[in-house]
Amino acid sequence: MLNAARNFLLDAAPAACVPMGNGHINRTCLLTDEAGNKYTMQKINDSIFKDVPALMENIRLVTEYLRACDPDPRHSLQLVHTKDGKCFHHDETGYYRVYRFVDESVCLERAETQEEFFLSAQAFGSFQNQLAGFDAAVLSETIPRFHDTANRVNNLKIAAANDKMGRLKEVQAEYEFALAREEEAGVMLKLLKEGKLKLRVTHNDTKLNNVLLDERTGRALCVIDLDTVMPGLCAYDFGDAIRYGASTAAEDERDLSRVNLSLSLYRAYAEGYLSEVGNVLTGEELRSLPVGAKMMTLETGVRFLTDYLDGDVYFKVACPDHNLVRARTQLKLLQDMDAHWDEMVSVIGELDSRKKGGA
Ligand code: ADP
Ligand code: GN1
Ligand code: MG
Repeated sequence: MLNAARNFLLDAAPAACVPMGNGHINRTCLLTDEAGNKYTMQKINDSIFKDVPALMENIRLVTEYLRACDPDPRHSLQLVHTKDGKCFHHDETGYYRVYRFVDESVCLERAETQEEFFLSAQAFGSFQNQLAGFDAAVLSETIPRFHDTANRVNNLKIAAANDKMGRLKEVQAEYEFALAREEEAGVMLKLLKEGKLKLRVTHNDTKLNNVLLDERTGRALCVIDLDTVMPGLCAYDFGDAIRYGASTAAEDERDLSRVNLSLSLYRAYAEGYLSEVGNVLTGEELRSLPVGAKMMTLETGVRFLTDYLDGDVYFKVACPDHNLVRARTQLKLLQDMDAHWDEMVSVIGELDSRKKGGA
C-alpha cells in the first residue's frame, strides 16, 4: 500500500500505512505522510467491482456534487488525486484510492444509544435528500442487480445445486427457510415495475459503520463507503440500516437468542430518516420502508449463506463458519421482524400522520 501511495499527490511523502476498519470487501488503511497529515487509503476489491474506473467516476461525480451542496470539508469525502491527475491509481498489484481523513471522527459498529442511531439516520436521510437533484442516469451500476433479492435467492439455489464444498447438508434448515421466501423476495422490484416506487440515487450499503460521527459532539458528519451509490429504492437504504443497526446483536452473534429486532431503535431510525426525507417520499415509498427492512434482511442472509456454500469467496471471513453464523443471525432477525410486523408498519404510519398533522 505504501508503494502505491507514492503515486498520489499527498501534502508530503507517505510515511506509514496501518490497517483499519471492519469492512467485508475492500482493504482499508490509515495512511500518514511525513508532515503528519492523515488519509484513508483503500485497495479496491476488483474481483467484486468489475469496472473500477466506472465506479471511481461515480464517486468523483457524487462527492463533487455533495461538496457543492455543502462545502464543509468534514461533511463529504474528498478524493486525493494521483500525480497524473486521476482519482485512482492502477498497477499490476491492483486499484487504489485515497481520501482525506475526516479528523476527530468516529465510526460505530453498534449504536449505544437511540440518539446515536437517530443521528446516523439523519445522515443517510440527508445524503439521499441532497442527491435527489442528482441525475441518476449518469451513474454506472457498479454491481448489477445488487438488491434484486429474488435473483439473490436464485443464486443461492445455484450454489446449493453445485454444493462445491459439500456444505449443503449442514445448512438444510436455513436453505429451506430461505427458499420458502422465494415468492416474497420479488416484491420490491414488482412495485418498481408497476410504477408504484421511484428509482432514486441511493447509497445501498447503509450499515452504521458507513457513517462518521463527530468524536466530540456525536453529531453525524459524513456518509462514507460510496462504492454502491447508484440508482435504487429508498427502502433499500432504510432496510439495510435497520437490519444492521436495529438488531439487538452483532451481525455475527452465535447465540441466536440474543438476536432480535429492537423496536425502539427501529423507531429512532425511522424518526431520524423521515426528519430528512419524509417530505420527499411518496405514500407508497413510506409504506415500502418496513418491507425493505425485511427484504434487506432476507437478502443479506441469503448472500451470506450462498457465500458459505461457495466456499467464502465474496465476504472476508475470520473463521471457517463465519458466513454461516452471519446467515443465521439474518434469518433469525427476519423471523423476529415477522413477529413484530404490525408494530413495524404502525410506527411508519404514526410518523407519517404526525407529519401530516403538522406535529
Ligand atoms: P469498507 O469497504 O472496508 O467497509 P469503508 O470505506 O467503509 O471501507 O472504510 C472502512 C473504515 O475506515 C470506516 O469504517 C472508517 O472507520 C474508516 N474511514 C473510511 N474513510 C474515512 C475517512 N475519510 N476519514 C476517517 N475515517 C475513515
Ligand atoms: C458488505 O463493505 P461493507 O462491509 O460495508 C457488502 C454489503 C453487505 C455487508 C454485510 C459491496 O458491506 O452489501 O450488506 O457487507 N458490500 C458489498 O455486512 O457487497
Ligand atoms: Mg464500510
